[in-house]
Amino acid sequence: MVTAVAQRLASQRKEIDDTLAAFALSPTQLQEVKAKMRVELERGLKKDSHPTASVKMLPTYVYRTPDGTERGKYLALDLGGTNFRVLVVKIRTGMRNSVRMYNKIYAIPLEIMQGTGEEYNMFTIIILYKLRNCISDFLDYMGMKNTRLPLGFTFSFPCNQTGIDKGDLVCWTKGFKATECEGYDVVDMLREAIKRRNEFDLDIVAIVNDTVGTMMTCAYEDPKCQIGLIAGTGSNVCYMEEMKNIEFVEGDEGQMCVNTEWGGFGANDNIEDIRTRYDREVDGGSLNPGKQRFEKMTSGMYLGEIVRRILIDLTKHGLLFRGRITERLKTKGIFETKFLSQIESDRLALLQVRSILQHLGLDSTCDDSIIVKEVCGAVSRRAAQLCGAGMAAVVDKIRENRGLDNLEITVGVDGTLYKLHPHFSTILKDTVRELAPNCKVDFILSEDGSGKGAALITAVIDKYLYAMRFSDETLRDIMARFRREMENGLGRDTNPTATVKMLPTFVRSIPDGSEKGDFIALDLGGSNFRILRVKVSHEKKQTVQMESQIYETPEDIIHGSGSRLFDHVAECLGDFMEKQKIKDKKLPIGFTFSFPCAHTKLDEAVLLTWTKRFKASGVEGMDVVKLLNKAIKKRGDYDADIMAVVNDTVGTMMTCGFDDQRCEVGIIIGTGTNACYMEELRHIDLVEGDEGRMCINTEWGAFGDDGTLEDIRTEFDREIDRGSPNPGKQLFEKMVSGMYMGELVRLILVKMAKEGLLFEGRITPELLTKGKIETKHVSAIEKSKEGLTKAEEILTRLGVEPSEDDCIAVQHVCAIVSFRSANLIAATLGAILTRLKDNKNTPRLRTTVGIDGSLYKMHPQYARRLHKTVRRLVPESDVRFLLSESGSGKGAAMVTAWASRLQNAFMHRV
Ligand code: 0WK
Ligand code: 0WK
Ligand code: BGC
Ligand code: BGC
Repeated sequence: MVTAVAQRLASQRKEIDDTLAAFALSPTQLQEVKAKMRVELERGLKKDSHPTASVKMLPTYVYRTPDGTERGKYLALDLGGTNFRVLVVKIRTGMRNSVRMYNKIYAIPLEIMQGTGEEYNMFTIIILYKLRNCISDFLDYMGMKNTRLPLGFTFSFPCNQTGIDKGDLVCWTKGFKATECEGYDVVDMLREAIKRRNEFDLDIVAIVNDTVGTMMTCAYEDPKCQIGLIAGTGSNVCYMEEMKNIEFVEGDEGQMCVNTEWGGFGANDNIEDIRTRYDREVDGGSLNPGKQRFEKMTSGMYLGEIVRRILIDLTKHGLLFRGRITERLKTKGIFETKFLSQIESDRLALLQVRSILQHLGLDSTCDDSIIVKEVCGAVSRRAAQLCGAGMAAVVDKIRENRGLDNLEITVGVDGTLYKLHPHFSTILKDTVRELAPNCKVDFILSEDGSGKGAALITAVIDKYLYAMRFSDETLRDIMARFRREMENGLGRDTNPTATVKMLPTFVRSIPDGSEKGDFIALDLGGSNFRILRVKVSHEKKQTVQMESQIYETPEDIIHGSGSRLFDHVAECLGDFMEKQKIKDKKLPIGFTFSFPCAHTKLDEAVLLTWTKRFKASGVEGMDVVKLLNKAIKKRGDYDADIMAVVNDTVGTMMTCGFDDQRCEVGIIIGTGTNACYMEELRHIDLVEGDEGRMCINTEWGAFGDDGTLEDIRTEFDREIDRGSPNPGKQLFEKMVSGMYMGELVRLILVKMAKEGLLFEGRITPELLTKGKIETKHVSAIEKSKEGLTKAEEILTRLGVEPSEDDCIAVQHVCAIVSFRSANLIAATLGAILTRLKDNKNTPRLRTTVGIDGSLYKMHPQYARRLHKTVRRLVPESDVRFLLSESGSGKGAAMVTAWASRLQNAFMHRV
């Protein structure tokens, strides 16, 4: 005979079970959550879907985890978890665990977390004031006010980063809601706030998410750690993703850490099937309704509140606390998540649960305590399972990224929920094991917090390498600067002081197919001195036959007197004509002279200054045609008619223009670098006439000689310049061209070795020898397949006994340096292309760029990187890049053909 009481208890039991059933996720449901999370991870990585993805997949510009060579003293800030901490972190190399930290915790009062600021003026943003005052107090406390330490800033909110030290706050989460911050660069705002006080100076080198800091902290102990998880006030994960999968960030090599911001999962309603009405109530009552839905089901900020709302509901139905809903139970946030952890602890007797409930003003029975414990269990279990499902999606993605059947990986974890809750971590790990059976996942707790990680990132970053990475924003800025320099060079008043000389070449058009004749071309100034015989004929179609010979230009000749240099040229020419049996002929000569010359006409060119390796005396300020004619005359064994002097960029444009009539830009990326292009005559103040066009030799190598690039030049660029034959000149060229790239890499390796970051600090005489690393070595080391072997070979030759890690790091340095070169040239070329587009007043520019030069030709990745960046910087253009197969000699012959025709026309007229 079932009593009424038993029936009532049974129905009460059923009501409670029904309520909690919504929190009990089946294996199928968890599989679905994993699958949906995976879809969102992919959507976040794809260029097209990234902007609307609910899981934001934010790039962090952290390219690797620590490798134990980090060292130095760093400041770190840790904002966004329960506590705001300011730390000093001392990292010593050698013994792996040699990190010492001093820190101080500061409270961030609610009115600051949710403070308002007047009209956007970063100085009045209360929260930044607060941070600055805490830092100031800490530096005082540490007696370090006058030290300018590099600082790593852990900022535990979603930030759109465009560089390691640039991060626009996407939106506040958790308990933060300070106004006038969202959308602004957090680093800038903090820098401003510090500058305002002018009491101390800091070098904010990096801003990192707490998941990233946590991963780095744990990876310092366990190199297998490639994932960072925070299960605390908030919830989030980061992991090392393949660059090639991050479609909206430039570059395909290596990895970058991605901050998933999985808290936003569900923003596109794809987990509404598992969200309960308690979740919706908590969301509705939160600071950011509709946002961070996954976080609100899984993180410490909200679990207590979910429990409170369930308790209210059960109490309303008379199933708890004798149906009495106290004021305290009605108080939002009163049931903190820490109570869950306490109540669920197995060591806690029911009596103690009652005292916790008492503390909350809830008079409870034993049954009540059991039910409350059940409710807590249901809520925290679901949270751990959901995080487990999310993590299973992440580890499976990494396994597939690496094409592995089985993956072994470590997750670095932090957060009060994970640390304090008695079951959370176990349930999470079990869920990952069930849902990602092919992954063996270890979890290590971050003992030291993400501040250490932030300091390690700062150390890893080795500020100087990063100073060589430019965001598109910076590249566009350089493009605008170069555009201004072009205008200065073209302007009559501004030209004399312009650094980019914009030299008129008196070449008025590209080949039109009518050229013909037998010519000699001299090609001096690149890595080789070539003399060519160029026969242009018109049987059926226009054909060009070329024979050429390369001649030495010994050091003593190019560093000797000018007359010796031109004697040498004349001698080689004589030898060539001998071999060609044309000594008796007076063939028109086109002279490619790859140095900045001021032309007054096609065959009159005054050398402005030597560049690259040339330094022959008595030539600067002289007309090189006269000097050569004089040398030839002195010989008296043959006669020559120098019809034209062209810059190698012009020769290259003409050579490519022969095959593609749309070619109107010529670029050299070789020993030196430079560009020319067809400019409207009306814009060239220094030349008479307004009709038609003339080719301008920009001499962009000198860009920055007036200091306009000081903000992006590094200490290594300055060292290169100091050690060059022409200090203070050709500063742009020295940052990008083949003559200097190898040396740039060598100087960086010396610095890194000196700091113990490479070769275990071994510094050999060879490594200290200038020019020991050549640009061809950089190209070889960056070859994807055999690059590392080459690196080992080259480094071994330098006596530094490189480890595999060293070779990887050196390949990384080479990539950074050559990448910078390609990016910078893309920016200056972008300026020329936008000018051509404006000149033509066309919505879309279609043009061809003729290119030559050993760096462009020999470096395995250079061309691709350049093309890609140009297309990104000048999207409204269709640019064809045409490699000059036959060098600029052919182009010089084309110009000479044109000059001879002009001369003949003129002769006939007189
Ligand atoms: C400690 C880390 C900090 C992170 C926090 C998260 O140092 O960067 O934000 O863990 O845990 P919470 O304090 O939110 O529980
Ligand atoms: C080949 C051209 C020559 C130019 C050279 C530049 O024929 O005029 O000077 O390319 O490249 P580099 O030899 O300096 O790498
Ligand atoms: C933030 C994340 C952070 C996480 C853990 C979330 O609310 O959006 O950036 O990593 O909390 O602190
Ligand atoms: C010279 C240019 C030349 C470039 C490429 C630079 O050093 O100033 O005239 O075009 O090298 O060879």
